[in-house]
Amino acid sequence: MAEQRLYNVAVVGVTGAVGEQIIRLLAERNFPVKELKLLASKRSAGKTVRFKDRDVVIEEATPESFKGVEIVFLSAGGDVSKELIPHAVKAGAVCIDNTSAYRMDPETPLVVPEVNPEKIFENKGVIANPNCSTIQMVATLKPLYDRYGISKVIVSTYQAVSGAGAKAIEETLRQSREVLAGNSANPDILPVGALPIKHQIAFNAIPQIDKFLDNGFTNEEMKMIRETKKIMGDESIEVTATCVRIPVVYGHSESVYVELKSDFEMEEVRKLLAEAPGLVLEDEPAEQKYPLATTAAGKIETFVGRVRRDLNNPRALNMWIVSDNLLKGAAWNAVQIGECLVQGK
Ligand code: NAP
Ligand code: 3JN
Repeated sequence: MAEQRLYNVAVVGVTGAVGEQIIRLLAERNFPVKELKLLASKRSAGKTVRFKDRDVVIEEATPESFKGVEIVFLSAGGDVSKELIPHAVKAGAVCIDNTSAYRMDPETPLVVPEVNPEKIFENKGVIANPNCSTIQMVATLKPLYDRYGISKVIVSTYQAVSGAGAKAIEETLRQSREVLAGNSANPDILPVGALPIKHQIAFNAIPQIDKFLDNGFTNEEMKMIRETKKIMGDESIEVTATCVRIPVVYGHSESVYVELKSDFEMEEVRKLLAEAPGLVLEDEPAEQKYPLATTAAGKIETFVGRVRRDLNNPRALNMWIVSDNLLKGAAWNAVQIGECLVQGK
């Protein structure tokens, strides 16, 4: 058997909520790593991270970090990606970027391997990983789109605090303890947005993720709308979104209404969802079986349930879609793209 080619890999943002999961997946899935470079800010330089049976020292990410590197995974925010990616590409690397920096760039493929894997091979040095809320939705829409066509999607999200980073997780746990002890929550982190105004997340639901735009939608909502059209390769799909932060630590949930372009049988819809790659159909109302954030957390699949025909529109469906936002929503989708890249398929 031919020996497997190994790659020089770098991970930028390795100390973060997403970066930590990327490292874990590269090790667990035995990604063909020759040399591994772990990068973060100056603050983390010199600390170590365990990779398989060794400790790897974190270095400060700089434009010079990419000499000899072939594949780079980035999750250190859009500004860091915008600054470092041109240098990494110039050094010959392919960058798999978890941020929004390049997602809507017409030259950059925006990829969910279950939906548009062929786009990976059209890259010009950068492959963008979509927003977490978009990924789990399009992975579920894909088999329905291929069979019936889709005209409209209305989604409301219930997003976990880990989507806003390690500090938001700490904040939620701290506030929960404070409120249970009868103290004030003292909000400090959420919502992340343009204004310095913060709201309590413990025992609450905040209908704002990211800053507001002039059209009244938030940036997160506009990401879902624009990215869905780009990934599905169909600008005619009407998409509207309301994104809400809830005090769950891992796992984004979504209530999705979808209008199909042709008639359907519920049995066939269930079969399509059950057989689609990366999806698990969990839908037995009689047994109260449906996707939950607590059971999706830690898993790489997307879970779909509560699938039912709409009462007003016989060509429409309602569904409940749940996935681990740090895994399929970020780290796993990125590593999966990396696997497709090295396997050439
Ligand atoms: P996080 O927990 O706050 O971690 C941020 C990471 O970025 C840390 O490793 C941090 O290193 C590093 N970093 C910060 N400034 C840096 C700099 N100047 N140079 C190099 N590294 C720097 O955040 P996270 O939740 O992991 O998310 C990170 C980014 O991933 C987000 O900003 C977003 O763009 C993307 N993301 C994408 C999705 C998605 O939907 N696909 C979901 C979540 C996040 P230090 O520890 O040294 O500060
Ligand atoms: O809040 C969430 O649940 C997902 C957050 C994603 C996120 C957070 C900060 C910056 C992103 C993203 O991936 O869209 C970004 C960004 O890169 O714009």
